[in-house]
Order: sequence, then structure tokens, then C-alpha cells
Amino acid sequence: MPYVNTKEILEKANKEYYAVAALNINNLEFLQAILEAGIEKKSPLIIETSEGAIKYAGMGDPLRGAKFFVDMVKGFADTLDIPVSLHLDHGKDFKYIVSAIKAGYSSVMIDASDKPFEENVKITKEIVKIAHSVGVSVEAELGKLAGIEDNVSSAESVLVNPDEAKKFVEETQVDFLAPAIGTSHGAFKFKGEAKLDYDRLKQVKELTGIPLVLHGASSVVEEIVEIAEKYGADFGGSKGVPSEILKETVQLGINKVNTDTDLRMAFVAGLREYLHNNPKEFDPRNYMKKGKEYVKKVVADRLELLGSAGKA
Ligand code: TD3
Ligand code: ZN
Repeated sequence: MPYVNTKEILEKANKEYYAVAALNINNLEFLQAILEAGIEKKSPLIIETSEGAIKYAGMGDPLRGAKFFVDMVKGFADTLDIPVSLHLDHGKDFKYIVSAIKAGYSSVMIDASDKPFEENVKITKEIVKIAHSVGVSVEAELGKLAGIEDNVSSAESVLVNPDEAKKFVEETQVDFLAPAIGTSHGAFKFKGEAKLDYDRLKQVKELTGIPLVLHGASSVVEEIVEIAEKYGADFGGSKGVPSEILKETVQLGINKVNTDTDLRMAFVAGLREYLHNNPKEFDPRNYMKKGKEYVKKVVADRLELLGSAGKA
């Protein structure tokens, strides 16, 4: 099974009550590590890139960056037996959204969650019209996530209103919805105990029935933090969404679990460890090995936890 539509992956997950990891990449090495985990666990995969990733890869040109990721992801996917899709994460700028659609992304997110409800509806509707006309599926967001990462920022969180979610899905015909239920982007998600609004999530699922997306879902893996800090990192105060809580959200209707921070931390832990232990090394194919190994391990554990292992 090659490069597929994200909708295909998520509708199966919705029917069979599991979630698929959506994993952010900026380069070849993270993609290789993620694919290796997916192959090993026989799991479908959603690869996603932010607008920042497209800008980075394309040396400033959105269409060039988007084409690069489509070529790379589709090129690999066509040689594999697991379903793989490519998604634009947090699309905000029409230039990037249209570039992703033109280049051949399987799905795009339009994130107008910082706008008033009616404006979010209007903007999302426009993107849905363009994307659906060429078979690309669409994700949108309701409520606001706190935290700052790339160009996605918001000072405080605003949780989703379930009645608005129902109205939003009916009016926009969006394919997947990301309801804000208390997570945030980055490595510092909770000051005290980790807590999400399960009731709201349950209501949104009952009222919409469509595949739901959890943003800011990284767990900040303890073993990884320990390794990174042993070799010089300072991740003091970091805290993610614990595994048990993630599992609970899947039972309540989450089908796509966005993960970036955990991969970044895993890679840098491996990189630090390797460089510390091999001071004479300067071949990137060697010094990136441990980073890739840790990314693969973190992803493989996640695929098991979310229930997508064996679903390819
Ligand atoms: O959308 N994302 C990916 C990262 C945000 C923009 O770069 C997420 O929701 C995952 O967030 P995290 O920080 O928990 O991995
Ligand atoms: Zn996000």
C-alpha cells in the first residue's frame, strides 16, 4: 500500500477505535526513523510538516519546500507495504496551504482557531472547497492551545465548546476536527498534575462523529530526558501528556495524535550521547545513528500505545 489519503487512514481508525500517530518532520533522518518504526509495527503513519518545515526545506520558497516533502514521502511510501500519508500541520498562510495542495499533500490543516467562530467557519469553508475539489482532506481546530512552537502561538488556552463543534462540522464539512481540551504545544505542558477535559472530548465526539485530533500530545518521555540531561541538556520542568491519559483520549474518540516534541527530544538525546562517546567522529551518517535509533524507539512505543500497531 503506497501513499494514501489521510481520510482513508483516519476513517478506518475511527471505525475501529484506535489512533494513528501524526509525526512532524523537517528532514530525511526523522522520516527514516519514523518509517522504520511503522514498518516494524505494521502500522499506518501520518507524516506532517509545519509551514516552518516547508520554509526550511524549500529555502524560503513554499512550493519548492512542499514539493520536496511530497517527493521524499511519496518516494518512500511507494516502496512500502504500510499506508503513509502527508499532512500540512497548522496551515495559517494561504500561500503555504495552496502550495501543499498543489504539490500533492494528502491533507491540510487550516488553523483559524485564533479567529472568532464565524470567521473560522468562513475561512475553513473556503479551504474545504479548494481542497475537496482535488481530493485533499481537511483538518480544522476549535478552541485555543496554550504554548509557543514555530509560528503557532497562543498565550492561554480556551477549551472547545461542544455545541459550536457540531455547528462547525455541519457548516464547514471539514473531515477531521482538533478540539482544544487542555493540552499545549512544546515540552512544558503542565505545571502541576496533567489533566484534560474528558467530558468535553466525549461530547464533541458524540455530536460530530468524525475523526478527532489531539494536538500537543507529546509525552516528554522520562528515559529520553534522563539521557539528554546526562549528556549536557537542561530540560528542567518539562512535562508532557502521560501515557495513561493519552490512552483514555483514544478511548473517548481521538484518532490522530500529533507528536513533534518527543521526536525532537529523542533525536537530541541520541546526538548528545553519540558525540560525547565518540569525540573523533565527524561523519553525519554515523553521528546521527543514535538519534535516529531513539526516534524510532519513541515512535514504535507510541504506535503500540495508540493501538495502530498491526493495522496496516
Ligand atoms: O501540531 N503539533 C506539532 C508541533 C507544532 C508546530 O511545530 C502538535 O500538536 C504536537 O505538539 P507537541 O509539542 O506536543 O509534540
Ligand atoms: Zn499542533
